[in-house]
Amino acid sequence: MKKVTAKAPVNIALIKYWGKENKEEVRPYNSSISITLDNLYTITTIEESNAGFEFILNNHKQSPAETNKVLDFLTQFASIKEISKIKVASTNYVPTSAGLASSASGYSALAVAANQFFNTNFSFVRLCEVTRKGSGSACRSLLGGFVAWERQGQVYEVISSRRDWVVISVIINKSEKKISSRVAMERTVETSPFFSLWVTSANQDFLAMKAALKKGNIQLIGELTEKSARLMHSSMLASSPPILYFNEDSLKVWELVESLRAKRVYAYATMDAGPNVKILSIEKDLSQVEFALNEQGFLYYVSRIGEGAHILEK
Ligand code: 2P0
Repeated sequence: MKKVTAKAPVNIALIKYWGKENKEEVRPYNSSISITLDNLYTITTIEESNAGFEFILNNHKQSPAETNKVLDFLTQFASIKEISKIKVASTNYVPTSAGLASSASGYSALAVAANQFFNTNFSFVRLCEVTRKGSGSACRSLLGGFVAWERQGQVYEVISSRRDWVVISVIINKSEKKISSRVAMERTVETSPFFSLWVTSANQDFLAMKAALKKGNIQLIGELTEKSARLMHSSMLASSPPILYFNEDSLKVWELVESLRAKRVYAYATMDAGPNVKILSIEKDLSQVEFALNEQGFLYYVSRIGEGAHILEK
């Protein structure tokens, strides 16, 4: 029986993607840059099956709605007839119930596996186009290191003169179900009076970040990272009704990061569509960041720079 397994990493945006100019093609209003993580990832297997199409996530058979979403995505690679003869099994390797599971690693692994399984042999440009239809940020998980996704579509690695980065994901568990990033993005585009300011600023900061990464200007890299998260969340908060992903603990971590910087520790905060805060730091300052987090009883996960999506077995 034919079987293909692919692995794809989680990525954390330093310059955030927020807002689709074209929803159908998932073309963003602004360019973004992420860092690929080495130890948070998804592994996806596609194999022949006689049971009809099935989608299994973390060992659980998914609902018809989730299954159809994946099936729909796969029609970019093969006919419904071909898809009905396979089974997709995906596992997210992230700390259990940490709220770090990522659609980016998921769709990136699925796209790479499908490209191999169905022998579509898409060019990298085409693979990016189809991957981002699953989830915009998934196209950045196709590559390793620092990855740029330009608003015109190009996806490429930005070579940084430094490699000693660490990303500390602080696990802030949430009980309430929050609004999905897809819906939150749409609401921000449609109702936030700050949205046009966000777009202008993000596109400028994208260029500044690329230059800072190349030069290894770590202070500027940190400042731009925090600024992007602050501006993205401000534009969400100004939406109607407002979108707020911060909770009390997120703010505590944000303050902790500020107090670390006052002690000359390299630490900058960023946050996505949930309350977990990710801290960008460097290897030599990691122990001080960990000490401060331990002191306040926060759980966290330490990652370094990782490689992009690839085939594990075929
Ligand atoms: C990012 N986020 O750049 C931003 C920052 C969350 C906050 O991309 O609608 O799953 O599928 O294109 O990529 C999360 O949203 O959204 C995201 P869709 P996606 O990482």
